[in-house]
Amino acid sequence: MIYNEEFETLPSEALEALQLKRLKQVVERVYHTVGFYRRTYENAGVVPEDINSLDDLRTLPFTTKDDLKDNYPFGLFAVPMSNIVRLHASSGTTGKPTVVGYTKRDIDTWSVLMARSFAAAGLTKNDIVHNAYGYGLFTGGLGAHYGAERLGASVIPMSGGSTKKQLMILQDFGPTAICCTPSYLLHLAEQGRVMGIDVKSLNLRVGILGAEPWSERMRDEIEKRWDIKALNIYGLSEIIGPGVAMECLEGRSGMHVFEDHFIVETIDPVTGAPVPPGEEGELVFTTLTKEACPLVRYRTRDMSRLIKEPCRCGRTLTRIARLTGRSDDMIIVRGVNVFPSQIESVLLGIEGLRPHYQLIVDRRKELDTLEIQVEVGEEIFSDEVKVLQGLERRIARDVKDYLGVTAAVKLVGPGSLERFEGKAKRVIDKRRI
Ligand code: DLL
Repeated sequence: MIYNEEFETLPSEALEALQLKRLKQVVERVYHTVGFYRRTYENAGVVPEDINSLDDLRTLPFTTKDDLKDNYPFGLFAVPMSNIVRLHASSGTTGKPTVVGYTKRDIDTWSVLMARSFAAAGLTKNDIVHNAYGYGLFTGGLGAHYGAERLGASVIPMSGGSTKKQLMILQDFGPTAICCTPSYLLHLAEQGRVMGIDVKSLNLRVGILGAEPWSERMRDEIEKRWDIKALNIYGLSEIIGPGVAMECLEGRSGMHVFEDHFIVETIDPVTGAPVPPGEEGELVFTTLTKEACPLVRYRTRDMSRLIKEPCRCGRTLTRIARLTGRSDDMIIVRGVNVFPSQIESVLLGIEGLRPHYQLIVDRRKELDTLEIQVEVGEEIFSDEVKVLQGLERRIARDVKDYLGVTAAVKLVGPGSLERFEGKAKRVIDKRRI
């Protein structure tokens, strides 16, 4: 089913005309309301009047996560705080998160985009949606919640965690759709097996899964274990949250980008040069309708390719292929985005630790695990076991407090971790996704 038939099936000329009209408006607005854009455009020698075609977008500078960090927390907002009705945040590259704001109309736009996403998964107002994305600063929970309500479906605001309770609700309330990360859905199946629950016999029909990388292999596994259709949903807080792109039930290959609200480009992550459709590059998005935090040419660091071929579902929207990785070192552990630099700043705030560390990510019983190995000086390493254990606990607590992720910490003696001549390899990712 197509939620906004008119906008999701526009012929390309009409879509491009709409995009150009909206692009001109957004560039004009950020230039006049956000100091950051005014400065970067002046430095680049461009003015809003230079935008006369969609191709002219390429003359504008990129926006990066560092720009958001430099303007922390509200420096990129294009409206006064009195017009902001909601704030969300995701991990930044340092201890500080990336903050985004929404006006009333932004929340409305986002709800519609999520309603479109659910409709693409075949949902209607007759469905019951079990929403196990985390509620809070993370955009997954509330994003999916408002979208399901907008569609008129019945939403169960489960949030994350409490796996046994989730299984009880799945059995008792009989939801027809589930929203969560793909790894969590596998974990739920695993826990169900332990509890003797036949998850295949539940009422579930479809999973709307995203927020972390996953593979076709994982899709097969999920579909087999649950006897449901598993669909991919993509988004990021900076652009709006989930609902930037969504797979449809009919195509199930690549996610339709809601191009009446976003322009998507792919670029070479090293040179910034455009990459043609069909070839892999870094995804870059421009928001066309967002009021509170419009972003022009935002570099996502997510790697994918554009699919321009028509889709069986009838939507004319460009698709993005399943993401293949990132062009930076961000990892996603149990749905939480983590940059090694964030862990580093926690470690360096603790006395006695040396600046040599390694992060080992693995997946056990379908759950991500993170181990932090960090070197300590000789004077500490030769101390009593009790002292070492106390320090490990303190590090784990600080990491949990600052980053919201659970880690096992292992202190190692001076010189025991590998040294690197060039770029240090901080992350060993053993997950077979
Ligand atoms: O993860 C928004 C979201 C919530 C998407 C629920 C889908 C479902 P952030 O916390 O800002 O927002 O993290 C965004 O997560 O840049 C990708 O690297 C990764 N990501 C999101 N969806 C997918 C996906 C939400 N389907 C970052 N496949 C993005 C692979 C994904 N990676």
